[in-house]
Amino acid sequence: MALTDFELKEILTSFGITPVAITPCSIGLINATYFVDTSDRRYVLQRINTAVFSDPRGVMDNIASVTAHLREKGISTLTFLPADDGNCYLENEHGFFRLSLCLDGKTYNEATPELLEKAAEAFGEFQYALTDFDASLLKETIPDFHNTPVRTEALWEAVAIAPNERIAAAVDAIQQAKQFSSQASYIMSLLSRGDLPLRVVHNDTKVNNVLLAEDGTATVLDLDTVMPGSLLFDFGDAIRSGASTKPEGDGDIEGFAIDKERYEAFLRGFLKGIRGALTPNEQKLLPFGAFVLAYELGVRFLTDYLRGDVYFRTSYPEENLIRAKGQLALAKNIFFRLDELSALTKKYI
Ligand code: GN1
Ligand code: MG
Repeated sequence: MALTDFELKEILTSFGITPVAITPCSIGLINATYFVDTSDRRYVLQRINTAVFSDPRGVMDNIASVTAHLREKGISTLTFLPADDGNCYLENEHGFFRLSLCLDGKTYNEATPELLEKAAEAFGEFQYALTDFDASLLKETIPDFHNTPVRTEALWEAVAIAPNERIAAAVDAIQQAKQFSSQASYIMSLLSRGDLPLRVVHNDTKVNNVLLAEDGTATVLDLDTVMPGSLLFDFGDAIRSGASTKPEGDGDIEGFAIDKERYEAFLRGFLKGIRGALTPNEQKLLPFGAFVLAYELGVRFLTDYLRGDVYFRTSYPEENLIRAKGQLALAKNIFFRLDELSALTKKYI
């Protein structure tokens, strides 16, 4: 439910803030976000979606320890402000809220290769800075977040109980999800065998989650899903979102493919930021990670469509199905170009 200006002002008062303007921001599919202007600076107020993040305090604890670690290393990061009880969040009858400083800079849904390379360096640096962070300190706030076989299983369960009209509309997409399900579980099997290292990962490396400032500072945003996982999740998610010829949700399904120039740009930046801290398996599987993450998100959008759009925010009835088809088409494109993308990757390693 949307909040009234009066309710928003009351929340901001608890954070010691007197707004002169409050502007809703439509970016992000999960939380509700507002830009808040006071007479001297801008803040970001968010209401956490507690249906998705059932342990919002755990989310904020993870964020507090990761941002402290980054700040200690001189890396630009988010700053959350205390409410009047001293906690960096506020819980009331309207939900769970947090307020952060709005930093200077811009985010891009479709970045040029140059900007993408800068964003990639920030994600690489983020990974590198957390190599000495004890992953056991983090809570798994969304269990199995990038566990692809678990996501696929949830799709088959949704297929079993979905209404006929939705099944009929999604029949091709379901078929495509079936076609690639066993290949897409490969990363999880390597992780569980210990053949890939478990690291602290961001888990939502959409390119618009990096803020680029004019002075060259790049800040990794949206730390809600920072949890243990594989580095391939971060690389893969960034490629599927930042190096695609079509943006997420575009209706031109046939047009979805990997853009080689943008792939290379991201790879260059990421490798620079992570300074060689990759294992041989991680190096080898970078393009495969992009296939898996595009596939997995396609499966998640499709599952949500079949369940009646209960998870991702939508603005029209078929949106999750269109999103799913685009991501599954992208996964297919990457899968059949793995040799080409691997050869391209080797040039930089
Ligand atoms: C969600 O809301 P946002 O944009 O931060 C989702 C990601 C998806 C993304 C797709 C917690 O992220 O996993 O990749 O949408 N976050 C969660 O746009 O599920
Ligand atoms: Mg996110």
